[in-house]
Amino acid sequence: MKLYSGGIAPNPRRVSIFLAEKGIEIETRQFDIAKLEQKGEELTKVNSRQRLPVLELDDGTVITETVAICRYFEETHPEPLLMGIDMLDRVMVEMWQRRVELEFFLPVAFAFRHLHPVAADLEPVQVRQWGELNQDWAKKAMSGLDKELSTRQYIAGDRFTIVDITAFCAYQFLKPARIDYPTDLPSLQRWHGEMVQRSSTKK
Ligand SMILES: N[C@@H](CCC(=O)N[C@@H](CS)C(=O)NCC(=O)O)C(=O)O
Repeated sequence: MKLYSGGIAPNPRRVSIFLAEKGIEIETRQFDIAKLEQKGEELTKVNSRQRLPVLELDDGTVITETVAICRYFEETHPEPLLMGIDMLDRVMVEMWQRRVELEFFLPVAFAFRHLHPVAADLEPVQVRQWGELNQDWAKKAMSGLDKELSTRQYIAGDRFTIVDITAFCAYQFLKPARIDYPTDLPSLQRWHGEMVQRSSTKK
């Protein structure tokens, strides 16, 4: 089994943190996205989409979506469960996971891809207005998360889950996306302070 990863880029990082939380170590090949290494022959052979992360199983199966890769490890290494502990909890984790991805993680990614000079080669054209619109959506999402986090410790409930990993990786990418760290969202800031204390996020 081999993981093709991309260092601190948000999607590869989600998988790295997920694996660290479960205490799983596997062979990993790192690619430097800033140097466009993901577009080279080595990764293209495994994933013609040229995106990271990718998990290649020993039987040759290739899994290319971050959440699908996490699902694979949730099923093969259930302890600790990070995608819900029972039916209703799994439903809530999926609901929050989708919301956080669509309303926070993707806007941060699009803001970076359309506003940061380093990302110029990742898009056919950088559209400044689209980047700025996404910055606004990310800020709105953070306000919403702040309200939610004033009622409970973690985003999807009282337990740490994959949703916290997704939101953390977006939050950590605010600077490249040219979005100021919030100073007026105490519950979100409290949550982020707790996330950086986890050993899985220090890697
Ligand atoms: N939907 C994919 C997206 C993967 C993705 O876009 N990864 C980024 C890094 S965060 C990437 O590989 N970018 C390289 C590029 O755009 O060329 C997933 O969830 O895994």
